[in-house]
Amino acid sequence: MTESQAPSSLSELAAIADEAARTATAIPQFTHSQPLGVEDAYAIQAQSFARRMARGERMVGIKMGLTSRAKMIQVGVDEVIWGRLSDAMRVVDGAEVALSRYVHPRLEPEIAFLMGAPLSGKVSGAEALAAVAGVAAAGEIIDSRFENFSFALPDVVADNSSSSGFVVGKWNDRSTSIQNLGMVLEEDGRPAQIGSSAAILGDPVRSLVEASRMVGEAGLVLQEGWIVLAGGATAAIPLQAGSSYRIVVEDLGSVGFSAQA
Ligand code: OOG
Ligand code: MG
Repeated sequence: MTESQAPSSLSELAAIADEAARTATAIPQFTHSQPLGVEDAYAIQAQSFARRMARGERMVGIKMGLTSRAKMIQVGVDEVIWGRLSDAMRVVDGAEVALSRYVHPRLEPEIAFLMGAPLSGKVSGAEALAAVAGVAAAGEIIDSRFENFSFALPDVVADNSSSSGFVVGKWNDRSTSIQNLGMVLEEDGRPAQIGSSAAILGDPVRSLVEASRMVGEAGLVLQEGWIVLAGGATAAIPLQAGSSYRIVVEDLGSVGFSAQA
C-alpha cells in the first residue's frame, strides 16, 4: 500500500481476514500498512466471524491464546488473547485432516473445558470451575493467515487469534485435577513436544478466569455447552502431510488425527 492510500476500514479488514481464511491464502500483516489498535482488532475479529456465521457456521466456544511462556516466545507476542471457535473448525477424533484447507497449519497440545453453566465477567477460580461440566485433552490447529506466520498483537487478534481447527477427546469429570498434568504432543508415535498443564498460566483454570473476564469486556457470555480451549502448553509444531498426531494428557486421555495433503 502506498502512503497516499487511505487506510482500510474495519469492515474492509474483516472481509480481507475472512477471505484469507476461507481460501487459505496468505496475506500481508495489516500493521505493515496502517496503524491498528487492539480494540479495533477485536472489532475486526467480531465482524470477520460474523461473515462465517452468515455462511451458516455456528459459534461453539472460544480459544485462549498465548497463555504459556513457550507460546509467547514462539510468536514474539506476550499478551493473552482470545478467539472464536465455530462448528466448522471442529475435527473429529481420529479423522483425516486435509492440509489444503490451511495456509501453514501448526498443532499444539491443549486442555478443553466444557461449560455447564453461563460464565462472564470477573470471577474467582472456584466460580469458574463451578461453571465447568467437564475437562478433556485437546489439540488446536492454528493457522495464521499472515505471511510467514508473522504478526504483531493487533494482527493476530484481527485474524481470530489464528483459530482454524480443534480436536477434543472424551470428556472427563469436572472434578479431575488439571493443575499439573503431563502433556505430550506426538508425531508419528514419537514425542515432538512435552510439557505440563501448569505451563498454562500456572493452572489452566486461570485461563478460564481470563476467558470469562475478556469475553465479559466484549459484552459476551461463555454459554452452557460451549468449549473453552485454555491455550497451548508447549510451542506448536508444523503439520506435515502423511503424518499422524496425538495429544496425550495425563489422567485425561488422548486425542488425535492424521494429516493428508
Ligand atoms: C496465536 C494463537 C495462540 C495458543 O494456544 O497460545 C494460541 C498463534 O500462535 O498463532 O492458540
Ligand atoms: Mg491454541
